[in-house]
Amino acid sequence: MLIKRRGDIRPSEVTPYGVYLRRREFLKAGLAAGLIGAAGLAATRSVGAQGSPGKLAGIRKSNYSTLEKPTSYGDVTSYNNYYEFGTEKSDPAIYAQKLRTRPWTVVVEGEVKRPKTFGIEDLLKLPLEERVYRLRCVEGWSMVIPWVGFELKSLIEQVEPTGKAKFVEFVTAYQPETMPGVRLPVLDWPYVEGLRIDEAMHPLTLIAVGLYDQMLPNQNGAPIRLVVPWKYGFKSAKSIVRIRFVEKQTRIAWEKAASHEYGFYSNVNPEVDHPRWSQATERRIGEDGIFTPKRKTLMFNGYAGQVASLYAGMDLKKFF
Ligand SMILES: Nc1nc2c(c(=O)[nH]1)N[C@H]1C(S)=C(S)[C@@H](COP(=O)(O)O)O[C@H]1N2
Ligand SMILES: [Mo]
Repeated sequence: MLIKRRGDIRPSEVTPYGVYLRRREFLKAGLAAGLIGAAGLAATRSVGAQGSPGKLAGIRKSNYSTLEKPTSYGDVTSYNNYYEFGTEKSDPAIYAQKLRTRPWTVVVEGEVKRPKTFGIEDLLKLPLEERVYRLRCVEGWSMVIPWVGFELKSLIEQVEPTGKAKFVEFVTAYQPETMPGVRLPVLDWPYVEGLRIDEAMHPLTLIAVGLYDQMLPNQNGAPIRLVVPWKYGFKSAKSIVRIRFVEKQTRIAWEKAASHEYGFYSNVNPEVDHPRWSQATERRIGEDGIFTPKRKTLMFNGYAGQVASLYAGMDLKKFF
């Protein structure tokens, strides 16, 4: 079996989204053949049978929602990036069914006056609202997703950050027993993301526990994930277990993999291209075919009016 060791892989090879990853070899050699094997096949069959993960009630509508047509539930839950479960878009819907989401706690710690551990049951009892947001992946596609959740701000206020809390780190689940993807050194697991404290406190920054009127399906980051609509999709970390307030800027998982391609800020910006492709346009999943004229990507994914002031005076080519 041909699986590369960590030391054999150059950053250009482990970066996602491109020719360098050589997905086919990786997956055929690793995941499909030895690592998942029979269990994988069983998971494939149980996807349809699993049905919806549970309905959420009492959801308020939000003024912050886009009026664009939401992407279908089917597309939102079958075209995913969740590398812990494999790098193909179809992998998470199959393999993430094994993710253990109960019991689940979220530890909130670091530079805060009142550190606290939240049980998922308590978080699900908070007042929930629907936020229909565009999600723009750095790969060049987008969706419109009716998230259900609450503002991260409301959680942050409960723990009272100290004056030293300049950044917020999000650490996501690491379950080697359920996650076939973490056996490959695609990223430095666990997947870690970060925000500046003012970005974290922005009212658009959401903690999602559901989509449409359902609890989050595993492949979309159950039971709790971040959603930052003006940034590339990878900032929106799935299946969060720890939120840490820190003084220094976090080195995020994608920066560690390829810092020349993925930066800490990762604001959606049609004027700053990825080194290997343009970011000027995007394809809407479920609507745009390969012959459809390309849609223009909007500055800050269309949320410039709300968030541009956070970056006043910053050179966005340098702080990409
Ligand atoms: N833990 C974790 N979170 C993650 C990812 C991942 O691989 N692992 N992928 C990111 C990327 S690249 C995108 S585009 C979004 C996709 O979210 P969706 O599948 O719910 O649309 O999740 C982000 N969050
Ligand atoms: Mo992405």
